Amino acid sequence: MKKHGSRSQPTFDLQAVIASQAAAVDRALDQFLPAATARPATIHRAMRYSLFAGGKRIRPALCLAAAAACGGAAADAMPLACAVECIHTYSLIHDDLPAMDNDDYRRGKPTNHKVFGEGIAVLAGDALLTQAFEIAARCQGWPRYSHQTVVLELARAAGSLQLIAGQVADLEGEGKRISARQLRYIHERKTSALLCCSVRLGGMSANCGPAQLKALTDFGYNVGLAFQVIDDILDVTQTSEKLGKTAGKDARAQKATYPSIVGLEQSRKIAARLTGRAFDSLKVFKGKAVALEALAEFLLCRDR
Ligand code: GRG
Repeated sequence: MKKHGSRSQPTFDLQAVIASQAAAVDRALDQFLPAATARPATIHRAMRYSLFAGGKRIRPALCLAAAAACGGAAADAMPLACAVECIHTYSLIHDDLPAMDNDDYRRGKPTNHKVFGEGIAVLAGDALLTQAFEIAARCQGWPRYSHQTVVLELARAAGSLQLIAGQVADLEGEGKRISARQLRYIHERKTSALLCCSVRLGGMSANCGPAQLKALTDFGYNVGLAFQVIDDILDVTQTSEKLGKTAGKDARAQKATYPSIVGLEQSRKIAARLTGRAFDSLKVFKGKAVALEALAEFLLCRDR
């Protein structure tokens, strides 16, 4: 892993941790979801098709890493990690629909509607969104964070003021000249909100204190924005094969991105600056947030 700035070197093998966590997340998701054969089988196959299509599981990894930074157990964070991944996958299925980004390729495979048809793809997204709340609703809550607080956290991140607001602004901005400020508004909502929610939920599952929750919020916000800036950069610098989704789409759709507004070099600097801020917010954990640090570094240097 490439070093960034003068931060302490993560002391563990992040790739191995991510791989073993992803396998654990897959097992948990498999148990939370109805079987592929449950009637009507088409919808359950469609939900599982996208959920197990090879996503990087970044949001669950952030949730579990935040729980670890606060001294929590992975088993307590796991349902919330799975709930966030269901919401994320729903948003990708809907984003790929002809009425939105109209994409044929996602997570290295044909998109959901290409395999199951548009009607089932809409329903598979709806069902995954609903599934997320069923999983979260089963959590018992923690002394500082009630069951209701946890569900509210997810609802806010996925709702019309955050994830959906970002998507609306994105759709309405296509083909228009938009400012860096407007672009940030889109990225904060379309991408950063759910990443931030992931780390906050991880902290909540560890019954974290208010200072820790504030630190996780700052971390999630900055890492979330950096994640999208890097995503914009990868869209113009990587191939579709590498990304597992159609590269170069932003430019073809005349979408404003960080590279199109400020150029590639400046975009890289912005991503590094945001990651630096994310690192700064982890000081409160006094060296216990190694997994979050390693993830932030990994996300900055990622190539897919
Ligand atoms: C349809 C409500 C609704 C929202 C769609 C998620 C989204 C908003 C649009 C998809 C396109 C996009 C650029 C989203 C920003 C977030 C993002 C970079 C998603 C991709 O996340 P990764 O790279 O994907 O973690 P995997 O497949 O690895 O999970």
